[in-house]
Amino acid sequence: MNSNLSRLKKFEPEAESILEEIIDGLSKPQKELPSKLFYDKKGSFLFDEICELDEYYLTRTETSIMTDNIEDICSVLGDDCLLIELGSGSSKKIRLLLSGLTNPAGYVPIDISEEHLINSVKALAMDYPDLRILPVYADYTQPFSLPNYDFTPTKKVVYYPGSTIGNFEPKYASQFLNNIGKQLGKGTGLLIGVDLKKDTKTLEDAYNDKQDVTAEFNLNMLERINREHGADFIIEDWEHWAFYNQEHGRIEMHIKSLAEQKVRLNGSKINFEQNETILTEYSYKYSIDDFKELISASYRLERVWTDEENKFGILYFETV
Ligand code: AVI
Repeated sequence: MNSNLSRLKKFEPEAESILEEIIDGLSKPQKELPSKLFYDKKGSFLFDEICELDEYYLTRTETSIMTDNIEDICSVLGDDCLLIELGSGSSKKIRLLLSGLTNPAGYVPIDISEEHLINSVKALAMDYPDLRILPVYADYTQPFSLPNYDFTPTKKVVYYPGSTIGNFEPKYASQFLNNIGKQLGKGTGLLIGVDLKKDTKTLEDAYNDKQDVTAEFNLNMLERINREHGADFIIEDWEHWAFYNQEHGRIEMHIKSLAEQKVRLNGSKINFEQNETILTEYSYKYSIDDFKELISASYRLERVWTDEENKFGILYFETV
């Protein structure tokens, strides 16, 4: 076995608790489903397609900010740092940093998909044969610990790209990042991608693409619950609905019931009114000041890189 994989540290989530979460969510007055359900095989494929869409400016903009500023970003992170990536997926984004940094001490990819993790570790090990890779199979939103290592990095840097932090409610986002900061200690870096507030049309277009890829991504959640938990959602009776909620500064994604209907799940029936919705995702948008304030209990903002139109920010913090 690849020696990097023999060190794979596991914190496997339990299938039963996922069914409980689904049932709990569908029992609330505003019915909801956990966003992590998006990412089965088909959902992950569709998400990769979303990232390529004209309307979905986030990925493209973040990549070009990284590319345009890679030397500066790497000099801020410094030599010999240990990179820890939350939700590393196929570990594509990290390659820019790995290629720009001088002698990174190691790379800790953390992901909830074991398959993604194994494949990406194998590919990285081929391309960066001297890199120490310490993979962790975990839901990084739950407590986990870093693997043991026998070297001394100059500092640890958490890398959290993609504005995934926007998918958590602000209170939770702040708790989660503050906890990680406390766990990793003073002087730990945080390099994070944050989608910035902007006009409603640009935001709404990004979540209502003309090719309906986002709609398919959203509705795939129902297909998945049918397949994995024996529910009987009739997909044609549901529709994708996404809009910008100005008051809360967030895109809301819902699945709307087109008819009054009953759905069977785990031996009971759930009633839906016509036009009733299931909330599937929030995607919060921030100003740089709001985000700085959000995690100010544990972090000091050191640097900001952005694009010409200020659509997206890459922020570098250090724990205090
Ligand atoms: C993963 N996350 C940052 C995406 C977002 O933009 O909030 C998920 C997504 N949902 C619909 N399109 C993309």
